[in-house]
Order: sequence, then C-alpha cells, then structure tokens
Amino acid sequence: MLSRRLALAVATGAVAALALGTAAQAAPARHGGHGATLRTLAERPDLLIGTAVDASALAADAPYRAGVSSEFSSVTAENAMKWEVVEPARGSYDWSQADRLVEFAHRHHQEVRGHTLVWHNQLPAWLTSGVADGSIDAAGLRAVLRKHITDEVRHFKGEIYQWDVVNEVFDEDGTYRDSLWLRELGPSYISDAFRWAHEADPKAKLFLNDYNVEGVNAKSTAYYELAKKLRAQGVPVQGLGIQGHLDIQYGFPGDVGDNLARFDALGMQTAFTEIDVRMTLPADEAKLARQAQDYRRLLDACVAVRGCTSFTVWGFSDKYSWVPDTFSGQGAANITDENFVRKPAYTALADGLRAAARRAGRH
Ligand code: 9MR
Repeated sequence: MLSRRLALAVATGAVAALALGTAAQAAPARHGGHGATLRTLAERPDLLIGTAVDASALAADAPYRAGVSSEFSSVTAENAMKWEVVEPARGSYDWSQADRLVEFAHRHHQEVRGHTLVWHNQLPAWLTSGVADGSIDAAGLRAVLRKHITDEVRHFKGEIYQWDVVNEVFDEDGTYRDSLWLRELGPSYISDAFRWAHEADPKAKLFLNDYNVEGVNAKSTAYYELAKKLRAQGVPVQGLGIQGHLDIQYGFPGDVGDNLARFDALGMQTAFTEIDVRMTLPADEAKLARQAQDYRRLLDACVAVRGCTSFTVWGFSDKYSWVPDTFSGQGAANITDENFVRKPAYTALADGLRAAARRAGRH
C-alpha cells in the first residue's frame, strides 16, 4: 500500500493534458473538473489505475503514448517482460523493450506491474526444444527457472510494485494445469518460484494471476486454498491477480465481492490485472452499454475492499487488442475505440471513480 500512496502523491500535478477524444455520447468531465483523466480521478479512492502497454505502439504512435501517460498511473508490459522476449537465446538477454517502458513510466510518474515470470506460453524455443529433446532434464530445468526468475527480478529490482510470479497454473476444475512445469518439476515449482522472486526483490509484492477467477468457483477456490497453504508454510505469496477477460455473452460473474473479501480475510492483496470485455461484432449501443456495466461492476468490486490495490485494463484502445486475433468475429473490448474516442465503458469507469472519491470523502 505504501508504494501506491507515494506514487499517487508524486503523480499529482504531473499529468499531461487530456489526450483522449470525447465521444458524442460521453459526458464531459464535469465532476472531476476540466481535464480530469482516469488517473486523477483515481487519486481520491487511492487506486492505481493501469493499462497493458504494447511496445511497438509506444514507440510509433504518439496519440497512444499520450493516452498511456495521461490516463494511467500504472503500466504493465503486454509482452515485453515475457521470457521469449527477454531471453531469446540461452544466456543472452534483451531487456531493451522492457527498459524503455520502465523509463517511460519514470518520466510520467507511473508504477510498473511485472508480467510474468512463469507461464506455459511465450517460452523461448531453446527452452521448449531442450526439454523435448532431453538436453534439459528436470534438474537442469529447475536451475534454468531459478536463473530466469533471479536475473529478471534483479534486473528490475526496485522498479516493480507487483510481480505476476506464476500465471494460469490451474484449470477450470481447480486441478493443476498440465504444463511443462508441472510435468517436469511437479507442483513445487510454484513455491520455488515465489521464494526465488522474493530473494531477488524482497519489496515487490508477489502475485498469482489467472482468468475466470473473478467470482467464487472451483478455479478461484483452488487459488484460495493454494494461497492459504503456501502462506502457512511461509512462502512469500502476497496477492491474487484477477485478469478480468470478460465477454458480454456470458453474463457478469457472480460473487465477485465475496471472492475478493475472502482473499482480504487471508490478509492478501488482490488486483484486477488484464481487464477487457469483448463482444460479437459489430458493436451497437446495447452491447456497449452492457460492456460499460461490466467494467463498472469490476471497478466497484475493487474499490469496495481494502486489499484491491490496482485496476488494470488490458490495453485501452480497440486499435491494439489481442481479442480479434484470438476470437474470430469478436472485438471492441476496450474503453476507447480505434481512434482513441472514449466509449461508454470509459465514462462508466470515470463515473465509478468519482463516486468512490465521494464515498472516500465521507469517511
Ligand atoms: O495480449 C497478449 C498478446 O499480445 C499475446 O500474443 C498473447 C500470447 O499468448 O498474450 C496476450 O496476453 C495474455 C497475458 O499475457 C496473460 N493472460 C491472457 C492474455 C491474453 O491472451
């Protein structure tokens, strides 16, 4: 919590001019004052409001850059800190994209979320092929994992307020996901990863992270039980990252508040880490209204509990989104359109932050 408060104090007054366009349907920034952006509105409820950042867009697209800096107080590398990017050849690191993001964040008084140290996706080819052909055995793989975590967390030591240490380790039914890590090392890779990350940067808050864990269900309960067990064993696990990749056709997940509350009761932090709300294209007014409601409900759930410390959208413009590439016929999942014009979802978040600020003012 300390870094969150400090960062917001520093950020006050350091925000660039309003960068995102206002859609015809979006209300002007009345209550928050002229030029209010999400990050200024989030100061009063003391919430870090973040976005995933696309490294190429950051380098090439000036309006995109202006949106990242003016609207957000936290950034997450969408891909630039993943293993295949930072260690494309064994033992040879390329931190250039990630370093540029961290430097951008400094310039704009933003915090950085680290994503992600251990995952089954976006692993370097030398690693997966080494395991497949037997040249990397289980002991060798454990050493490789330890080196990766230690080197990466050390490289960014002091720069990262929350690390997604392990990503997507459970299936929907709450059993461990079958992955190279589980097959080769067994489930102890999870506690090892947290211990190694903590040794490398004792101040960073260390998170589990997954999708479909918004509400109370078999998967989120598996995380709850795992976190309880690891913490009882003294393993440094401090938070649950809830990705928040929603789709309006499935309805809003139930029990989000209850789910967050049970992690609060364990003394853990929570964070929404990758929010987007997709729909079947084309978008229309009703779908956009439903999308706005989903964003707002996640925000309200977050500000209602003590431990929910940051709220991150997985990109803020439909111009750069993983959704259409993955779900054919779907998209429009972000809070501004391809031209950075605010959608109802943007207004819903701004209104939610204003309401939270009013409530905070009464306490
Ligand atoms: O948004 C990311 C996309 O650019 C990558 O191609 C993709 C590769 O798997 O990963 C996307 O981000 C994922 C995140 O790292 C973990 N949770 C799910 C996200 C969406 O797939």
